[in-house]
Parts: sequence; C-alpha cells; structure tokens
Amino acid sequence: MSWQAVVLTLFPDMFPGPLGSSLAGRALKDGIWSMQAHDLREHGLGRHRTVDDTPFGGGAGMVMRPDVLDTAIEAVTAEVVLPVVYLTPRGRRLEQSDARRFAAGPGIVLLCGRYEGVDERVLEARQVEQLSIGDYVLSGGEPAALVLLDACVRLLPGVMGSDDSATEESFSDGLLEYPHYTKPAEWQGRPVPPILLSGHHASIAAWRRTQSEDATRNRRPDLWAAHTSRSSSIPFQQQ
Ligand code: 6GU
Repeated sequence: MSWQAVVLTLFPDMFPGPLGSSLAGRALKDGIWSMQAHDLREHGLGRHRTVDDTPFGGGAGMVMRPDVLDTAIEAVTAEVVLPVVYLTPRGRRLEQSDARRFAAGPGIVLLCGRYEGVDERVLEARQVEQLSIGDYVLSGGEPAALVLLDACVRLLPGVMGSDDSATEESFSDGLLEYPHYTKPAEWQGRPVPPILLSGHHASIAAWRRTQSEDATRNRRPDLWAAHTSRSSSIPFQQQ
C-alpha cells in the first residue's frame, strides 16, 4: 500500500498543485504515494451546504462547524488509521522531525481551515495535531499542507533515488548547508574558493564544515544554540 495523503479542503483544485510536478509528481505517477483531495462542502449542511457559522462570543469572520468537520474526518478514516493534522498559524512550528515521523507511517490526513479557524472541540475530540509552517499569515492552510506534504514525500523510499542528498543536507546535523559552486571556475571576476579546486578531500570537508557553522551562527542563532548544546552533551567516542 502506498503512502496516503488525504486532504480535507474547501479548495480541492489546489491539489496536487506543485506536487504533481518534479520529484513528488514522478513518485505520485509511480504509485509511491497517493493523494485524495476531498471538498469539505460535500459534508456541508442544508441546501447551501453550510460548513461555517458566526463565532460564539462575537467577533469578526466565520468558524468552521465541528459536526461538519467530524463527518468529513470520519468519512476518510475508513481502513487504515492515519494521523490528522490541522494546518494553522496557532500550531507548533513544523520541523524536519515531524516530516520524518509522518513519512515513516502509513500517511496523513490534512485539514485545511479557512476563515477565522475551526471549532476547537473537534480538534480535541479527534486528537488533531496542530502545525504551522512559520510566523506569517497565509489566507488558508492549503499552501502549508503542500509544504508539509513535500517535506514528507521526498523522504519516502524511492523518491530521492540513491544519492546522499536527503541525509547530507541542512538539518540532518542541525546546521545550515555550506555554499555550492559549479563551472565556470571564474565568473564575472568572481573565482570559486580555491580550496574546492585543490583535490584535497579532507581539507574541502573541513572548509565546508566551517562554512556550515559560520552560516548557522550568523543566520540562525536559534539553530546554532541547539546544535552547540547538543554536540557538547555527546560523550567523546574513543576510536
Ligand atoms: Cl499552517 N496556515 C495559515 N493560514 N497561515 C500560516 C500557516 C498555516 N503557517 C504559517 N502561516
């Protein structure tokens, strides 16, 4: 059985979107993963297929109804049990470890909210995990769902091929990647760092490590703090 992505949204046309191209698109066609995007309005109430209503306590905007969302979740939780994730700026920030955890399982159900959000009770009742992709506001959870799916799909066996890209890159060791260079060796008066042309593999590895550390320290002090606290707590290993 392939890895299953189930999306609950008012805008099913947005899927698979960019995930129908490139690496993820190839894997989708190859059956490594599957995608179903369900229109939440199919579970809407009455002649107008209503999915939302005004917030208790007053305030602007509309809130998605718990009964509608519960029916929609129930309808897709048939055979295998999948974790349900609600994409919201109120969620905990998505990390690489979340992508690894979801990719290691059978798939995921992604709930995309619109309006001011969804009724809190259905999130409690269905033990829905809430995730955000960063501290900025999107008009809906759909682009965030695509981001989360991309992060998961590229980790599935057979998607990235046999190269080391998935393990060597940023975050595998908690550092940003070193800078990359290719031909020409000099471009617009800018030479490639000479060490990269030296053929000394150990020196190149050491230079890249320093570049990774410098970039992380300067650009991402939060990652650098986590990295240094982690590596200083790892006991020295005798050869
Ligand atoms: Cl998951 N949803 C919305 N609407 N905005 C966001 C987000 C999610 N993550 C960051 N901004």
